Amino acid sequence: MGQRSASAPIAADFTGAGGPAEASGRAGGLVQLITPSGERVSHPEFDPWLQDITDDHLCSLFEDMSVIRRIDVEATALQRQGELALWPPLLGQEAAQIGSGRALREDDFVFSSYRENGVAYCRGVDLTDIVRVWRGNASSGWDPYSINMATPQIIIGAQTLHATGYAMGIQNDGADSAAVTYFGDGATSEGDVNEAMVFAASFQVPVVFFCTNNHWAISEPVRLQSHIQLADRAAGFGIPSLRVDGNDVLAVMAATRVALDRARRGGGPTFIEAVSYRMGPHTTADDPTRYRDANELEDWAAKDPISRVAALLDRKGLLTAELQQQVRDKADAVAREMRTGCTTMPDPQPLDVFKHVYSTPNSWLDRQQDHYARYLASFGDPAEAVSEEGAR
Ligand SMILES: Cc1ncc(C[n+]2csc(CCOP(=O)(O)OP(=O)(O)O)c2C)c(N)n1
Ligand SMILES: [Mg+2]
Repeated sequence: MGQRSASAPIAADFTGAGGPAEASGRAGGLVQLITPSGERVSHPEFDPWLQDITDDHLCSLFEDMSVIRRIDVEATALQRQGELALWPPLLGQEAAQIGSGRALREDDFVFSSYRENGVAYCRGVDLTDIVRVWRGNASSGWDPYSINMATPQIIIGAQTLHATGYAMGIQNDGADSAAVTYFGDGATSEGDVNEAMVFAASFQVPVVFFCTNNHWAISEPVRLQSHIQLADRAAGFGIPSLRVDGNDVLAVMAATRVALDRARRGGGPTFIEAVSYRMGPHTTADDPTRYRDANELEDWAAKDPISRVAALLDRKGLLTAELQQQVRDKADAVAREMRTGCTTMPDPQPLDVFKHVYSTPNSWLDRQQDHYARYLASFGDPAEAVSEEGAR
């Protein structure tokens, strides 16, 4: 956390408002710096943004991606064991989340959807807080100002409005931080996202629209949502865009740095389309075998973002048994901490539901609370009720 963008000129190959972008070095219209087989491809416009990425740095990106996959597997297991009500897996989206999350500065502010638990990890979230809401234990996971990240948004696309409003505040304050909002391919069809882009473009505010195109909006394929590339939608708002290989952690990091730098310098919003794939179900309540072809999953498994970095490290002679063990140990420790935090979390009390509704006293809510307290009391002592039941 807190890395500063490498100092480099703004990339000239934005699509959309910046003009057509048939720039050299793009694989199928995507910015790609690591091929699926782990080859580092040079790119004259994006390489300057990664000059500070050392071998150690690459190893730590590999570790981060492995850790968030482990968090995801552990949370999925917790849900299957009845410890969580629901979990939205991020499997397959590790490069998009770590590449962008590690490009942010501490004073930037994130507005995400429910799926960016890997970004929350980059922001330094308390591991128990990641699962608090999914356990049904609280109506919100953490204090947004403690990690400069709002709690996950379930209303599809609403967070883009919050980010744009926050960015207008940054602009009014004359600060050089940025707001970054994460949303999915399906969200780009929502009014909220379109309204946010109108405001962001009108006022040229420092916001980055980070769209993870994971190809599915529950059971709705992206090909039905849009007949053009999602990145090209931004042009209609006068917002420049970048379309990157979302399973390539370096391409994502470079693109995010470009967009952040632009925002910091008063250049306004940027739309990033990170092309990735949701390898798991939409949530643990979903069964994707009912609506998608197994071959599609197989094709994307061959482009797995973690295997790709591992292959790059291997080519560089860095994927030692020691590194792999160290990464496994770290992932296990993080998963253990999250599991313990989850299963030992104190249960909320019934009247807690009235907390944090208003920041100031509210007589209407107080009346409801009194009413509910009397209703609960009408059952007598719940502990006694249970023992009487047992005696019968
Ligand atoms: C305004 C609104 N409409 C519908 C839903 C139900 N819903 C939950 S997730 C989802 C799909 C979102 O797809 P996408 O934006 O691609 O994000 P992903 O889940 O793939 O990360 C929908 C329609 C919702 N939460 N909010
Ligand atoms: Mg999606």
